[in-house]
Amino acid sequence: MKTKTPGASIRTGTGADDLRQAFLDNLVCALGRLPSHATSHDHYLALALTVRDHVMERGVKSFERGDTQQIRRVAYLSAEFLPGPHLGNHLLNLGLTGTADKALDGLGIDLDQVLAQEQEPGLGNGGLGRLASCYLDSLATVGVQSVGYGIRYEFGIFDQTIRDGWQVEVTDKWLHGGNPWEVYRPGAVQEVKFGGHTEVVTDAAGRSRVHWVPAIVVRGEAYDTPISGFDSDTCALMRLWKSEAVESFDFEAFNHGDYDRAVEQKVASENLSKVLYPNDELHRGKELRLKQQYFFTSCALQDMLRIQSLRGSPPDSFHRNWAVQLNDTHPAIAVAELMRLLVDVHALEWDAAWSVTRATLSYTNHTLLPEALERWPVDMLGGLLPRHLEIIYEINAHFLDEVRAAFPGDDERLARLSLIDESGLRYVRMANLACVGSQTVNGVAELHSELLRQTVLVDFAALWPDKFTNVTNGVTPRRFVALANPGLGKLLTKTAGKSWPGDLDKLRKIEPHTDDPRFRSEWREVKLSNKRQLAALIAERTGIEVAPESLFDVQVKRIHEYKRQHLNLLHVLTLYLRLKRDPKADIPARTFIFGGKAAPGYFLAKRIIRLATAASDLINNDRDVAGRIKVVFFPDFNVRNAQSIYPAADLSEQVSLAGMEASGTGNMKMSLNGALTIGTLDGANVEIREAVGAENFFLFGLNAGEVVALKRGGYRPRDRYDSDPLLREVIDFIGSGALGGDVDLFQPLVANLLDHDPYLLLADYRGYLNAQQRVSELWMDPEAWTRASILNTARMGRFSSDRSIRDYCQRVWNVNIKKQKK
Ligand code: 4GP
Repeated sequence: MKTKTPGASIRTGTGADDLRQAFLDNLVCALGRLPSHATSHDHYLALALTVRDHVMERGVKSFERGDTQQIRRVAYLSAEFLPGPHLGNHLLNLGLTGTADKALDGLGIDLDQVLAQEQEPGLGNGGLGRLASCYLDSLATVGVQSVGYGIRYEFGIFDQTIRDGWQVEVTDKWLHGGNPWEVYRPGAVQEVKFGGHTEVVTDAAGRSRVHWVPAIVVRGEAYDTPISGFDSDTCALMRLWKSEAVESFDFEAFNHGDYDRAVEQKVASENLSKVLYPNDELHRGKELRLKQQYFFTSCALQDMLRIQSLRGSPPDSFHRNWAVQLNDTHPAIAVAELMRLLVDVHALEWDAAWSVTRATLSYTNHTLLPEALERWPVDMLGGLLPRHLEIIYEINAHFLDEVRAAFPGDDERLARLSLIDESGLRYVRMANLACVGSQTVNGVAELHSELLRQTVLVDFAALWPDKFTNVTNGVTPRRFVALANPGLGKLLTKTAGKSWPGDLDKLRKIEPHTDDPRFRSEWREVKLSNKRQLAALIAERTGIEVAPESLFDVQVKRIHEYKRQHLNLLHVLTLYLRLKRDPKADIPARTFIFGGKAAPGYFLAKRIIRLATAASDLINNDRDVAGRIKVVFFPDFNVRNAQSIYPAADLSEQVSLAGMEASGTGNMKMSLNGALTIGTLDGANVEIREAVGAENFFLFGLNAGEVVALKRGGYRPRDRYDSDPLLREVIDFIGSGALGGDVDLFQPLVANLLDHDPYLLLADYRGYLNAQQRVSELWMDPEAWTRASILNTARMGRFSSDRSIRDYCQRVWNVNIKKQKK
């Protein structure tokens, strides 16, 4: 019998007829549905399976290549991933969108309706998780062999609905409709231990070894989701771990009638990968979270060792096979776990294992917020991971010797650098552990990396200045321009050629067209059409009618005080009061669009949402204002909704207090889609402004140094309130009950601003108003605005995540990029 060579399969033919046949086969053979009875969701599943075949085929071949060429692979360890819907993105990357459209059209099926069926995996909270997914996209695109390791949460980030103006959290059920993208890997099961104690034993060679006798063992099951690259034959893999009980249940207890105890352990084991923790204060110190972190980190490292042994490589060359990136401190226990695996399981000597560990791991910090710096009580960590605590103590002993040698007699420095915080209750400091065990430490924008060196990691920077570097974040132009904004994509292709999605510097080519009135008018047409689509979506989701011709002023991101959505609202309400006072005021029509989730336990963030919805109710229904300004809170900001919002933004609000936002990535996505930014000198805003030109960016506010100085000098927000009549008016208005609801509704916000104002809204209020005035003026000159909009897009090439990945390859991973062309 003759079989086809892999890759020439009838399942992966690229013509419309091939795709249609494969789709029908999947409908009938894989899903058991008659085409005449199939629902749109069945169509989605069948098309997803069809497309998955194409991606898998590439994935298998690229992994095979990696094995034969013994290429150093990148493992990106991340507790969060936010990939967004897969189907449309794969079609784009594979160049199959038009073909799929045609194939389905022949069956009377609408591709857009099929795409709308997909539930996105919300396996992250925000920027950190989305960045991880942009990086997998770029790793595949630039041709780096990689695996993103994480957790297959059964319930991801909650869905947000708005009821009576308040955020209501609804359980995310992304797996309920089935997940056609993942493949279960029975061969990659790992066991993960918890609790118990350690013993010293003598091994076969007569050497003393530590043996960990656990109280509980949990099974980690691997589920693979292939991630395609744009016009690339390399595939990344997202390998997510699901926890299961080792035994189905305790039969002895079951047989004795103790049913509860019989299933207890099964339930406890499965709980590990049940739910994503929201990034709020409440999760701190939660034992289950530490268990999750250790669970996926251990599965990942054991899996890497397994793969490397399949390659025939010994454990002491682990670092030559793998570059492991720690996405924040969530997987920082990897430092101790890799040591345990190398020393206890693979019998390496301590020093050799330490060299391997340090040559393998690198650490990226994503936030300077002190509350996000993870520390675990020593007792908790020792109870769950007794062997790791011993290892951490030993690493610490060696490390503190090194510090003593470098800074003799400096006990305070020693206490600050120690892996153990002994200032009160004892804690293990995960950022310190990550710094000590890593080859490279980086921040995510130039300013952030600089502040890391000057503040939270200052002692490490003094000890090892060469360890520190910066890699400015980036975003994938495939999902966030080509897929999200096809109108713009077409215009860019017409003007700059078709290679821009894989080579974003090519966008520079549109710059000479800035002064061409026809090009400008096409540019405006694209934006207007995106705004019409968003307006329709807003009407559908919120019932609010907005004018597509008005300025779309957008702030979408997690709701957090430091991001200062309430500063934006102070401006909105100031404008409103001005219009009430002076109905003839020359204020161009604006639509303020807010979106974002607040952590369920974050009281003030939820009040900020309530303030936005109250402003929306009041302003949108006030006849005096008659639609000159409108306010929308767009519910359930997620990747899919983001793809509708970014392309329609005229103005991108990036107004965090300087020194607080590590980078921001929404700022990049909007500017790339031709929005102008109003922002502070914070995070990547600094570099965006440099790139697009200061004249095409609305800057305001204190810089990071001024923030420190102001706080140090004893900042008194009430003085600002007393001395600024406009500010007083707007704050009094918020506190007056005029926004509806109970009079005290916004008292906590008002009191916070007047008495503490930790994020200096009142200090930046005037500067912000002035910058907003400049926005309005420029908007009234459509030609000048369009020019600035075009220049934003044209000059954003360096913010492609492909560039970030190249930087990581060069500065951090020491991996060569050899893109294999298809
Ligand atoms: C975020 C940062 O807040 C944001 O500035 C940055 O762009 C993003 O990481 C990616 O680097 N941090 C988180 C987090 O999402 O959970 O710490």
